[in-house]
Amino acid sequence: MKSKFKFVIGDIQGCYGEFKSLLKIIDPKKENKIFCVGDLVNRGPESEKVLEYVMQHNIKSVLGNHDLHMMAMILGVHKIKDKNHTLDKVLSKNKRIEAVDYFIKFPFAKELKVNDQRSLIVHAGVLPTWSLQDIHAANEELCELLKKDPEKFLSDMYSDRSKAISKSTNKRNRQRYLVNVFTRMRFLSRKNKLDLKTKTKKTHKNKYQPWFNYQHKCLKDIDNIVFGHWAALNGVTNHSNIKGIDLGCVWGGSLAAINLFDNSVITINSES
Ligand SMILES: [Mn+2]
Repeated sequence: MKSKFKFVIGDIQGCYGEFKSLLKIIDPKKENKIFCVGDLVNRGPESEKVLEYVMQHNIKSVLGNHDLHMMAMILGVHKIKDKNHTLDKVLSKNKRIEAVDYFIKFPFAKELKVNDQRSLIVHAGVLPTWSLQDIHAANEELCELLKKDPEKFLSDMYSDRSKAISKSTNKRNRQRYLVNVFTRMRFLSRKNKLDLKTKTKKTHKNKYQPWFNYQHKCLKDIDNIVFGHWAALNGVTNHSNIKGIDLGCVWGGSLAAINLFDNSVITINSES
């Protein structure tokens, strides 16, 4: 079956002007259906406009940490401490609950097939020890819990979330660890322990490597992993089948879209 998806767009983070400029080039109304890598909102100037546009045009995405953050703020989950958010206009919007209803249907991982090429889209990453089946199972587990009780899911997630850095048999910690892997991971130890503090390109901590530097089991079954979240990389992973497309638009870099047919990348420079 021919997939209609052709482009995957990097972290928009409320950069509406750049997003519209990018859409003008790739034209989603024709054959070129788009999918997003998450973090559609926050930190940038016009999250409310991005939100409105994606809802009107039925644009889908995987969930990023800032998308979850927005939902938690709309639902009034009180454990969040974030003075730097730029979501005031989203929070005062009449349609904010509709935004939660819309975002809540987004998965944490999504497989897209274009011609014979299979790509896995995630916001931050996946564990190297995961098979494709494990990834789908973890995704389904989280999606079900989020839909069942979003307030509980999000308030569990924001309580002591920095402690959920390794595998756990405790159900709540397990859930938080999986969310951290899909939406916040950068550096990982050989034993799948997360370092959520380091956001730079490199780490001095010997035990840790970028998550994509390990051998990934799922790459036996799929051709590519496409992810965002890590602006400091500027897209460089040095692995041809693991593609970072967060080029830091919100930090003055650019907004990227990868063409899944030929792996070419289109970029729009930041307006700020
Ligand atoms: Mn992110």
